[in-house]
Amino acid sequence: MLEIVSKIKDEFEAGLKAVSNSEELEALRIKFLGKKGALTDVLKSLKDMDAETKKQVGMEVNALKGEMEESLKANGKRLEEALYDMAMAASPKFDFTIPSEDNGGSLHPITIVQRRIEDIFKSMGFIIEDGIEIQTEYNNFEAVNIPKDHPARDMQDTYYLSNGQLLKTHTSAAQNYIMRKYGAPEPGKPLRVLFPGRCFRNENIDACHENTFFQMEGMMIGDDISISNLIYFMKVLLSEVFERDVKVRLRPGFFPFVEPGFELDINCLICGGEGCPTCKQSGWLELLPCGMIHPNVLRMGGIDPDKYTGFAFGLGLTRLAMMKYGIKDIRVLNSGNLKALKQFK
Ligand code: FA5
Repeated sequence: MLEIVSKIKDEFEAGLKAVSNSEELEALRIKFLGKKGALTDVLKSLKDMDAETKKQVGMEVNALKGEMEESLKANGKRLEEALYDMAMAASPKFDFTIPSEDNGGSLHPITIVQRRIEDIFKSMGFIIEDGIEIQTEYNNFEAVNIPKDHPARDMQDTYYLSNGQLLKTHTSAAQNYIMRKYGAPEPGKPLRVLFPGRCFRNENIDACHENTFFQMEGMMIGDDISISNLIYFMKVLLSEVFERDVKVRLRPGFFPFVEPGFELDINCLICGGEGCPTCKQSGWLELLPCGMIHPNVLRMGGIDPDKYTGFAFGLGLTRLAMMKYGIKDIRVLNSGNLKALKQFK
C-alpha cells in the first residue's frame, strides 16, 4: 500500500508541473483529493487494514494530503499572479500610478481639523498619543472616577463586547494609561499630551449627535498648573482653528473626573446664535468641556495629587469640524458621500 501512496505522490507532482491554468489545477485537485480521488480512495480503504498497516499508511496518506493541499494553494496563487502579469503586459497603457482626473481623493474634514490642532499643540510642546478604541470598563469609567452604578454612566451608554470590554465612550478613557506611561513630570517640565480618537455612544441620532464621533483630549500635569493655564490653551486653540474671533461662553459643568469642571460652548456658527436644528434652537453648541483633573484620577494614575495638579479638556472634534466648515448636519460626516466631502480638498 505504501508503494501505491508513493506512486500517487509522483503522479501528482508530474501533474502539477503540467498545469498551466486554474481550471487544470482544479481538475488535478479533483483527480487526487476529490470524492472519488486517488488519495481519497486510499483513505477510504484504511478501515479494512490491520492496525499496524493502518497506522503506517494513515500517517503517510495524511502527510501527503497536507502536502498536496499546500502545493495546490501555492500554485493557485502563482497562477493568479501570472494571469495578472499577463493582463498588465497586454495593456501596457494601464498605469495604476496616474491620478484619476475627476476624483483625486481628499482629506476628510475631521482629519483636516485634527491635523491643524495637532500642529498647534505640537508647537506648544505637546506629545500626540493614539488611544485604542476597545477599552476595559475600568479605563473608560472607574479610572476616571466613575464607579459602577454612578449616574454619570447613563450619559454614556455604549456598545459592550461579549468579553465585557466596550467601545470607548470618550477619549478620557486613555487618561490613566497615559499617566502611568509617562509618570510624574520633572519639576518645571509639565507633562503635555494630546490624544485624539473615535468614540462611540448609543445615542438618539440627530443633527448634532452621532453614535460614532471624534473627540480630541488634552492633558497638562505639573507642579504649578492652574485654571489660568487651562483658559490660555483653550483660547489659543479656538483662535488658531477659526482664524477669527468667535463668541464663546464658559459655564460650570459637572464631570466626575474634573474639579472644578467647565463647559465651554461656542456661539452656533450655522445660525449666528439665532437657533437652528444644529444647536437645538439654543444658539450655543457644547464643544469643549474641561476642568482641573480630580485628585482621585491623578492618584489612580500613580501621580501624587498633593504635589501635582493638571487640567484636561475633551474637545468635540466632529462638532468643531462642523462649525469650522458650516456643516449643518453631523450625519454628512459619516455618510461617505463623496460629493459632500470632497469639497474640503
Ligand atoms: C466628555 O466626553 C468628557 N470626557 C470630556 C472632558 C474631558 C471633560 C476632560 C473634562 C475633562 P461630553 O460627554 O460632554 O464629555 O463630550 C465631550 C464633547 O464631545 C461634547 O461637548 C460634544 O462636542 C462631543 N460629543 C459628545 N457626544 C457626542 C455625539 N453623540 N455626537 C457628536 N459629538 C458628541
